[in-house]
Amino acid sequence: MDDLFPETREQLVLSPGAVLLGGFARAEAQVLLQAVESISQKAPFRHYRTAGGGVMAAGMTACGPYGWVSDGQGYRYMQTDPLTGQPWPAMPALFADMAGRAARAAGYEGFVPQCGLVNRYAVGAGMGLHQDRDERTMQAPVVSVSLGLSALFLWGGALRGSPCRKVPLHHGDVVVWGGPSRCHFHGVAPIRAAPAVAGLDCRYNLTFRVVDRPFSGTGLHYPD
Ligand code: MD6
Ligand code: FE
Repeated sequence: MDDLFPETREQLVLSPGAVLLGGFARAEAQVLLQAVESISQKAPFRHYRTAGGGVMAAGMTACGPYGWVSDGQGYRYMQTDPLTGQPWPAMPALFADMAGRAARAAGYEGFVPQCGLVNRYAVGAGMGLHQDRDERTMQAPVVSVSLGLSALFLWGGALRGSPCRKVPLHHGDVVVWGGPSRCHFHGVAPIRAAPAVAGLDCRYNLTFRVVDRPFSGTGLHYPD
């Protein structure tokens, strides 16, 4: 539906505080993907166990001071990669820069991410409805960048049972959610087989978060 009117996707408000920036990262997608490659050489993609005993369908790695991890103990942030025992690869300047510009375009000033989580979804992989709430501060927004194959993003509300909107996300799209939407439920429908996009037969998602720093920025439209 949204695809028929690309101009309306340039800034599509999903709910108060949540904005889809259609194609925002498209021009820099190739350099972002080169950085993903370099990160995954130092911190390889792995499939974490969930607290419930399952295995996550998306492969994950991270960059920056904090990485998000999951095992039998639950979900948390760690300053070292449990796979290598080393600090996570540094956050590439172009990641932090792009995330800051996207946040600003969505109405949030001063976003400086502490974690760049990198997810790889093969065809068939998805992510169930969840909230991002392992961060110690909920003041800063989450910035999420889609690369490669398209996905259907499930955008819910404050409650697990809230109605879900299905939002197509394409190569280069960015979603920013914060303020009143910061803890909204969301997920990713299983990725459908499709011709390669930008040479990729999978989908990458970069999510940027502030983990434990008091957020000194502002939501221009959503003051605390
Ligand atoms: C997405 N990702 O892939 C949305 N949340 O479009 C997420 O919601 C997400 O990738 C928590 C941890 C990793 C993620
Ligand atoms: Fe999430």
